[in-house]
Amino acid sequence: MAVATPKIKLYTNHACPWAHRAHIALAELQVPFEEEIIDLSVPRTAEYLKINPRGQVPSINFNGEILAESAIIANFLADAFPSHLLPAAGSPEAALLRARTAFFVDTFISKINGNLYKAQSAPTDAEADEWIAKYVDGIVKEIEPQLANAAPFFNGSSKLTQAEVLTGSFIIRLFALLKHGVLPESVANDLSTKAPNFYKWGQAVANHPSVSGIFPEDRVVAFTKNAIAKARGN
Ligand SMILES: N[C@@H](CCC(=O)N[C@@H](CS)C(=O)NCC(=O)O)C(=O)O
Repeated sequence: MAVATPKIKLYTNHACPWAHRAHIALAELQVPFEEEIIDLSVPRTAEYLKINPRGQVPSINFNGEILAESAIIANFLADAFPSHLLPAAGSPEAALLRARTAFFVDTFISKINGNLYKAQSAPTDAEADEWIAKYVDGIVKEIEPQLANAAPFFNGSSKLTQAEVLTGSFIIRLFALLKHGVLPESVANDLSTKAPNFYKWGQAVANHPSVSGIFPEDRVVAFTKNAIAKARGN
């Protein structure tokens, strides 16, 4: 029996890196979906709070079933539509790659990425530099070795994988901030010399259409500049 095309509605905001994860997964899986943009600058409507009581994006309605939390949504999509993103569970080999992918994502998201956001909200340039140094150090020590066999994507893959689905929104932001001079040029120099695997991988990720597709670069850069100026009391 042919599997009916699921009805999917994504509640999102294109400026949100967490919601961006669901867009990357859906683009890569080429699954049709409808989207509703949630305005995060105003209180959430009672209607949206019924869908996601946390009031956050993303949320997804999949054939009438609601899911929230970006990693849960992206992993659900990868499992619901077996593809090049992630091997289906069921063998030790698949389990190992799934574990390595999860470890890569956990390293980047829970140990490293936050330092860049702390740099943006630091009250002084000196403090920001310390957070940026921690970010670069984490990439060099922990991410660089995990990308030794990237080709150009995680674990020798020529196509995006779940590792990129779950980190790509942050990687494209890093490269946009470097490109627009929001982060010092020394960061690009440090990353490209001390973490060449990461730098090459990051450029491939940021340039991939499934990652760059909905990314509102100018809006994110302007928002970030504004947030930094505010944090420094300017
Ligand atoms: N842990 C959540 C974080 C989502 C999140 O922080 N979304 C932000 C926008 S980037 C949001 O909806 N903020 C509105 C709010 O918290 O009221 C996930 O991974 O989905």
